[in-house]
Amino acid sequence: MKVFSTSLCIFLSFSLIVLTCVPGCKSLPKDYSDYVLVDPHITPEAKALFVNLDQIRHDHILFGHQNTLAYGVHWKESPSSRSDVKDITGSYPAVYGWDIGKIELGSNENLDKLDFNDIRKWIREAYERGGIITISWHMDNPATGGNTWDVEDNQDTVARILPGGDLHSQYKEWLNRFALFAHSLKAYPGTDNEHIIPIVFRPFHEHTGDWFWWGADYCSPDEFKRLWQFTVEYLRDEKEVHNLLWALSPSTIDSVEQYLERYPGDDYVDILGIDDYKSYREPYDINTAVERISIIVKLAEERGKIPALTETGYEAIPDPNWWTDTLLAVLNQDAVTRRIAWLLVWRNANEGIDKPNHYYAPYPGHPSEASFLAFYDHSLILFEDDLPDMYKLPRR
Ligand code: BMA
Repeated sequence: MKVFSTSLCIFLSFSLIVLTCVPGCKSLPKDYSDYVLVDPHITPEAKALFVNLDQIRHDHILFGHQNTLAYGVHWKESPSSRSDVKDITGSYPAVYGWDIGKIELGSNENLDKLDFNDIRKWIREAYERGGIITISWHMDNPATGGNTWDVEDNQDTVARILPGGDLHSQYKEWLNRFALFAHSLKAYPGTDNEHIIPIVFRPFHEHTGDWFWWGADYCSPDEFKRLWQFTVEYLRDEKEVHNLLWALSPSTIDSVEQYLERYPGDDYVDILGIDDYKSYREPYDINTAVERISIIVKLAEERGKIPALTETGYEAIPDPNWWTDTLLAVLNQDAVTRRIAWLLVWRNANEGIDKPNHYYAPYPGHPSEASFLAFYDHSLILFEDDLPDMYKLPRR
């Protein structure tokens, strides 16, 4: 009986390997050398993450949530492993977003008062469970000393931090602090398997808007591109940060030309994202949402990059059917929209000590709970509990 079970197991495992590998692996060289990333010295785990995201996006879209482990609308325990998403579905999200605004100042807490040691711990625990980590950076304004939204009377911060500018060495100091943080993100510390956790890094997000100091009103396309390129080269080549996939995420672009106007170049971007909230809230503009996703899918696939809806959501989700009738309706629109790798909704601010009604995922008892569960159950959508190993190159 035991012998029979063992052979059956071997047979089933073998069949599973064959079944799961054939469709995605046929056209790929064994070493995946056709995947060219921004960093030629990328860590093996980060490269595997890129390859797996590129494979999985043909069948699934991953669900992500900002700050999911830090707090929920009705709870705050520090640090905790709870999540409003898990309270409803039983699973954590597949993608975890964090923000490191204020790390540039050497602060112990980020701009939302999360302790950086807690953020490190949450990043590690999610990664060791198989989740994917993405980091944005609401960086303070180095010219004014104000915060990331300080754009008044300030047209030239980007020019001043570029090489040759009077604030360039200060900017490098800020990047040095980021490099220390990136190097400190260790998985399985103290074991043979210790390594640095891969990060989808999303600096200078929404650069086509006018609300951050790096926005389109405050620098020329050329200055923005040079800022991005300098940042990549400095972190990669000088500071030897090799665990980053570089994600660009403009907001509200409506054409290929607009996307490319401030695009830093294929050598500097791994992930072509977009942040789009407006078309997903009432009055809905499903056509625009679909069109924007189609633009990034087209641009990414022409370049061997990965498309993603790097931020979206409907604040407080006032529509009980939003997850299925709006979000899923867009994502599942056609064969093109289905090919983005993930979407991420923004944070669930705690209603007692943070901004009330500033949340983007439901909590138990929220009117959109049933729609969220249907979204979770849909075969297109993956949460963490359905993820394959994203950090090993797929077998052939
Ligand atoms: C914004 C809001 C802010 C927050 C910032 C960074 O969109 O949620 O309250 O400080 O993101 O998380």
